[in-house]
Amino acid sequence: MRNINLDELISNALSGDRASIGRLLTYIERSPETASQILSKILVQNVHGHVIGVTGIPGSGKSTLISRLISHYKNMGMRVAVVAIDPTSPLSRGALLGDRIRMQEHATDPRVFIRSVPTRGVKGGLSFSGVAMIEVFDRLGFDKIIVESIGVGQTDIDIMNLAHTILVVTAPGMGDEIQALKAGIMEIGDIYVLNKSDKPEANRTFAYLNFALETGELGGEKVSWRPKLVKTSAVLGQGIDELANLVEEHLSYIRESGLFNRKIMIRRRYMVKLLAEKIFIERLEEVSSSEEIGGKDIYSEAIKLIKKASQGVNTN
Ligand SMILES: Nc1nc2c(ncn2[C@@H]2O[C@H](COP(=O)(O)OP(=O)(O)OP(=O)(O)O)[C@@H](O)[C@H]2O)c(=O)[nH]1
Ligand SMILES: [Mg+2]
Repeated sequence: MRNINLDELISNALSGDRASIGRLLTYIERSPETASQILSKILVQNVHGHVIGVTGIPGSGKSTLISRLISHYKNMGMRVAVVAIDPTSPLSRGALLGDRIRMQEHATDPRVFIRSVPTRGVKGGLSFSGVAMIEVFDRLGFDKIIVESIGVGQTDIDIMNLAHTILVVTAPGMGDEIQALKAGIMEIGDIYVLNKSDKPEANRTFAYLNFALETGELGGEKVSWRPKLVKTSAVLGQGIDELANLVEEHLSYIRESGLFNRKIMIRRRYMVKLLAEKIFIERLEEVSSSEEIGGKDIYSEAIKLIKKASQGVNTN
């Protein structure tokens, strides 16, 4: 691709042309080389996009809640981008379709841009393109960049590396799931959201979560930010303002503590690591399919493959 096209595309995207934004994102996904070329043209020091990660129990209402948040931010005159992690597993395909439908009402709004990206590898982690897209949205001036994780596996942990603010969404009557989550993602939330609070069991679950937060069972060992808990009903549109206020409170906290920019650095470092991993794995696959494997010392064979793959990576 000639550079001149890329420059033109970026400049059109910067002026807000939706078709150009869409094409730019497609180029990001095309190849690591093209993506890197684009990033080298758009990465700047001073960006202001607030990246909000939304994770939690599958089916707890993340997409419905995001749709409400989009409306809230739009009413405040903000521009909102959504990166929805698209699970590659056929088992979860239906979920993505659901997400699209739930956020559809905003799809044609010029201040809103929604894009889904596939996951990486078998564990379903975040892909390089996903993180690169956050950088693009940030450069294009979106005020809020919301990342919906699929709510299971690696993406929930990955989200810590790229979000400024993490919302963990749960719903009433999901006791077992909450127990299971406690070990992992229940520690990463800056704000815990009990959605579906229109359900009769909501008060009990709320009391339980509140207790877990106070005892430190939820929320882990955050030093200066005490994780918050809020009740919402995304279908009824209740608690959304309160949730949005807590999100702003967290934003003020990270700005004042200097965490805002530090998290951008963490995100970019993570993006470079994902890119390195991608390049290396592609190369390793090439090398390993052409290599004779047969000896008994498979450890040495593995090391040999690693060496060969590293040498083959074009480092010019
Ligand atoms: N009663 C009630 N139902 C809700 C609420 N929010 C969402 N739902 C319903 O819960 C179901 C799942 O909602 P989604 O928004 O797709 O949930 P999700 O967490 O994005 O789901 P996945 O992406 O599949 O994990 C849908 O049928 C929603 O209509 C709520 O506040 N109250
Ligand atoms: Mg969803």
